[in-house]
Amino acid sequence: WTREPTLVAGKPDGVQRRLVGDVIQRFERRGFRLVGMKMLQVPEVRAPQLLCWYPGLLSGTPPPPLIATQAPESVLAEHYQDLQRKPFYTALIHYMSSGPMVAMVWEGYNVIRASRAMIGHTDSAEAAPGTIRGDFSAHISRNLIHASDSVEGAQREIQLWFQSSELVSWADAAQHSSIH
Ligand code: YYY
Ligand code: MG
Repeated sequence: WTREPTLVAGKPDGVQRRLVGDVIQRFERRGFRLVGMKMLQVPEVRAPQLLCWYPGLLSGTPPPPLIATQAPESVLAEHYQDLQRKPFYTALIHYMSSGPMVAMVWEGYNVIRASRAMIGHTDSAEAAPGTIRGDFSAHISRNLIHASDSVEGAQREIQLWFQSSELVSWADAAQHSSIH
């Protein structure tokens, strides 16, 4: 299905190491179609504050409301909902919110399977040379890039990160009937 979409994201270390362009170039050269892209930073996750003293404590004034600590990470919590019980989960969410990332939607025939092959194994030690992680990543927790791993996952992740108005559908000019 040539319109199959997937979510690909340059993680904070990919942005810091200026590797986003290389990722885009690999996907473009492969022939996939970029239909959405934006830079964003998920707000840093903060540990819940223990309220031990506040102005007015002694006079009996009620404490200020606690700032919700769940909201800022909710997009990442939803993105990695299947990993919430893993020991590395907290560190993963912290790393993903530590700097800007570049979220993209790519379309193309079997792009989900192809992009998983292009990014390489999750663990950089297992990632084959030639893959993005195999060429640039030295640790599983800093593996540069995300790509959806199933049709359902891609659909869920695209809806999570993008409004439909942020996606631009376009056709190849060579196939366009007005070009002659
Ligand atoms: O899809 P992929 O990114 O290849 O791996 P997932 O199993 O979905 O894990 C998501 C993310 O979690 C992974 O890219 C790095 C991190 N992680 C980790 O830090 N330590 C692990 N042992 C496993 C995964
Ligand atoms: Mg995954």
